[in-house]
Amino acid sequence: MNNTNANDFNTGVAKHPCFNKSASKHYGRVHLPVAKYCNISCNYCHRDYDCPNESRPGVTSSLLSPEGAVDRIYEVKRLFNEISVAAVAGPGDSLAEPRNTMKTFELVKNEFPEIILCMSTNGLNLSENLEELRDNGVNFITVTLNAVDASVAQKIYRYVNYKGIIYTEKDAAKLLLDRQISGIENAVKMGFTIKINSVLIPGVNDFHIKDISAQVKKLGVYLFNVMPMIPAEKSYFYKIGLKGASRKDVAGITKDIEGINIMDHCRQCRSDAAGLLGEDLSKKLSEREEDLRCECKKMPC
Ligand code: CLF
Ligand code: SF4
Repeated sequence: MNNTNANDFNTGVAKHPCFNKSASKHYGRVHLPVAKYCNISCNYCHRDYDCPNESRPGVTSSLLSPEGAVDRIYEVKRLFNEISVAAVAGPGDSLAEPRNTMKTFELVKNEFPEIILCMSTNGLNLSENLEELRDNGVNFITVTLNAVDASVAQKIYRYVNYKGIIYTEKDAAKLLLDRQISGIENAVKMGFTIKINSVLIPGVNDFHIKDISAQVKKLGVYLFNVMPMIPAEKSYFYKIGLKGASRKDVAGITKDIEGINIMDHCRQCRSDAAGLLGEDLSKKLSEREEDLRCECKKMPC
């Protein structure tokens, strides 16, 4: 990964533990699990678990209200004060139903103006939410982009629910891709610092990761993060016996990518992770919120 430069200090990269490996040694992040719904169906996901696009599957979290999210930051800071980033990263998609996400950012910005705000999304609803994200002080956005070709994307997504209409097969793939690319493009133009997560799915998109990197480089993305797929139990890929990928697979594919910063210190953390990337404090925090499992199941999965 490139070293930071003077501009990075203005954008906050210098203190963001995911966007800057050196910062990850000193600064932690807190994930605020306020987003319970999702609007697409990835074949490596099962809604019993956190969104594998940003989180390790197989570990459920409890859900927070926006007000509870502010309390969570105080709790985390009592254990580890060097929290530089607060983020919404699921457990569903942060923008499937954006009200809780936006309210959370608004409250956190008012209470902790020094904390950098960050969000991850599948990108379907990104464009229409960018202005509000900017107004709420968000600077860093991660979009999970697993393909830049609809014929590849079609193998990864079961359906897309856009404005209440369900799209499947190639229609779903094309729609999601168009929305993701335009969302990334618009976000870069508006000055957000963007990371792309691509989930490496053996036999499905492994041959395609370089194409993704080339496209996102053209779009002005700051950081590219390839994550090995860990298929959630009960997910479609799990059921058909598709094996996950390893860190070694990721390193083998990313070693030849040039012209874009590559993240190699991702911990595929939970949607309620807190503290330094390598030392998750979430288990130590009191469990006070409702269980998130039920609402996600209302969507066909
Ligand atoms: Fe969270 Fe993601 Fe923001 Fe970081 S995580 S929303 S950019 S504050 Fe970081 Fe965790 Fe990897 Fe994500 S180590 S899974 S890259
Ligand atoms: Fe699951 Fe939605 Fe995340 Fe895809 S975007 S992994 S369907 S929660």
